[in-house]
Amino acid sequence: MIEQKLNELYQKFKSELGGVKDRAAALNLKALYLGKQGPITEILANMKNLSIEERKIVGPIANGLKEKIQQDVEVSLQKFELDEINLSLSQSQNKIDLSLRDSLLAKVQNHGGAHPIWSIQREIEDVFLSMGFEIIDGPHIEDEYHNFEALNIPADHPARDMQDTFWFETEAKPGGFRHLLRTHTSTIQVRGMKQRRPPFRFIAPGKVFRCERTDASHEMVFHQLEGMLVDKNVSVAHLIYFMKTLLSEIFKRDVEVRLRPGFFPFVEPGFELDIKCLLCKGEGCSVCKQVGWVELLPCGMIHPNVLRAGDIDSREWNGFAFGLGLDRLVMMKYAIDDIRHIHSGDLRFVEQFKSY
Ligand code: FA5
Repeated sequence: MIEQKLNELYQKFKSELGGVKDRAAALNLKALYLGKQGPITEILANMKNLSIEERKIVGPIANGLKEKIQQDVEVSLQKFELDEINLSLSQSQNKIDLSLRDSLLAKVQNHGGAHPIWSIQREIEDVFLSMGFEIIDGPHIEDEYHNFEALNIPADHPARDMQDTFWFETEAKPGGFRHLLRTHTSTIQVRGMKQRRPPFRFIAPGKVFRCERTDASHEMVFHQLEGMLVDKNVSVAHLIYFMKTLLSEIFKRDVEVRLRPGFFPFVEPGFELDIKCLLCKGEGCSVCKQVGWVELLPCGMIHPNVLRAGDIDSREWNGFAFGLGLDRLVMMKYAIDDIRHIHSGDLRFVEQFKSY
């Protein structure tokens, strides 16, 4: 009996829903049937007057009916929503032209990516940050004092000729120093030391400039990353440990290196850390100038005169410094056979390093 009554109620609801014209009317109908005063609520409320057997039959049917009404209203609401969207699109001035889809997609895909010098710099910064180093910066336009004098390279020192310098034409003030484009990141050594007290450790990446003839491994504008650690009882063993950690993190595999004496007036002893040329595997090519090794990482123990220029007592403190050539590191890491590709601005080159 009650089953039949519920069935009739559902049929009535369906026919009324069929006549509904918009979302508001559909929501009203739902409220009429399922609201507090509605027939379903009433039936469920009256369940307490039924016997247990009757309740077992009526309960599931009434709840099922409630669910069916909710679902039917939902379907109807979605249909009205779609109709509204279609209507507003058909009336809109801003129609979507699907023929543009491919060219829009092409634009989205052609996004930029990090330049390999920048990526490798970030990688190295992470390695040194994890070893407690700070990252500092210095000016590209420098004075003779920070580029040479303070680094134990006085005016008449032959080492000045090792780095062909771009000088500014403006005269130095009497007793002052001439200006130049820094030839190496070592200019940051004395600036960095004067700004902090030992113990400390920092790196300083950046562009450097040399008035040089370019070839497969030489550019006029290239990148170095200076590093400096000052503490007590620092030894060559510490220096080698840090350099090896750096190279294994960058290359993620064993690379063959050799350490040979190197002359830089600001370190004593000084070393040249070379890497076996990964392009020719040591056989000889234009990048390694047929010697099988590439000069990558000059380094050494900081000269006491340089510590003094940084106001540090060299009897109490010592340390090491290094100047990594980033462009050559990128060449070794990605097997690039000519340094001039790196800054050629040729998109075919840089696009190879895009990460998606
Ligand atoms: C220096 O510039 C020293 N300031 C490095 C240093 C720092 C030594 C601290 C000791 C202590 P050098 O002139 O060798 O050194 O250059 C360092 C690195 O820069 C080289 O090993 C090489 O990788 C890179 N480099 C030098 N000249 C060029 C160039 N023209 N083009 C590209 N990379 C270069």
